[in-house]
Amino acid sequence: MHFSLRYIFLIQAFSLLTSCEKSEIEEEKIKIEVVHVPSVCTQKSKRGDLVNAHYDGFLATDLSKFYCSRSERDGHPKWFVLGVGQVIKGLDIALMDMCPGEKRKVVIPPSLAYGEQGYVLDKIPPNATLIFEIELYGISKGPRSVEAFQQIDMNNDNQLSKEEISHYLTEEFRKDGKQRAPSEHGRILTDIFKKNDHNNDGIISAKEYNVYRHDEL
Ligand SMILES: [Ca+2]
Ligand SMILES: [Ca+2]
Repeated sequence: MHFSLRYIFLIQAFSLLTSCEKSEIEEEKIKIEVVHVPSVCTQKSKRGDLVNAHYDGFLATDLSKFYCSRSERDGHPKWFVLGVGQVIKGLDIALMDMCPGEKRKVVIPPSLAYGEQGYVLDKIPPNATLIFEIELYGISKGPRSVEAFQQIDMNNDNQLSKEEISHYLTEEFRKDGKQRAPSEHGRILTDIFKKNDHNNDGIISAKEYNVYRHDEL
């Protein structure tokens, strides 16, 4: 995996708690039309999953296309962690509970897209309602999964110590093959605890890490 992507996932792995609040009211405003569901569905997308999808975006006013993931990055489907604000809120919501192979057409109100500001770079005017055609290709366990937690929790006491996370960082950095100054390692470690160790006891508990074991049952 490319370094910057790995680094982003690493940081995201420890930042989900703060960035994925959403209310029921917001969800009601999105219109989701399921266009195609595969006959076999073994897995459905959920918050924290790493998903792989293509999506085309259109302005609702004149149906002009402002975004096409197929024409970006050599047409590879986009990878992102679902439900953490890597894409606009509306897409985070619209891609939940999807099977790989499923296609949806969704209508997203401005409040869950680019709002009053619009987005100059993608030529989205203020207060624009957006339509997306989405195709989900794959779902992988995201960085906030039970598996990721267990991998870091070497002594299986269901909590993550500074040593365990430091070790995990070392391993992750080794994988991407780039040397890092000890100061950078320390800075990331400090940042992770600042964002996740809510009760400041020097340990990240399963609850603080947001692992819900019942998901796996
Ligand atoms: Ca532990
Ligand atoms: Ca703690």
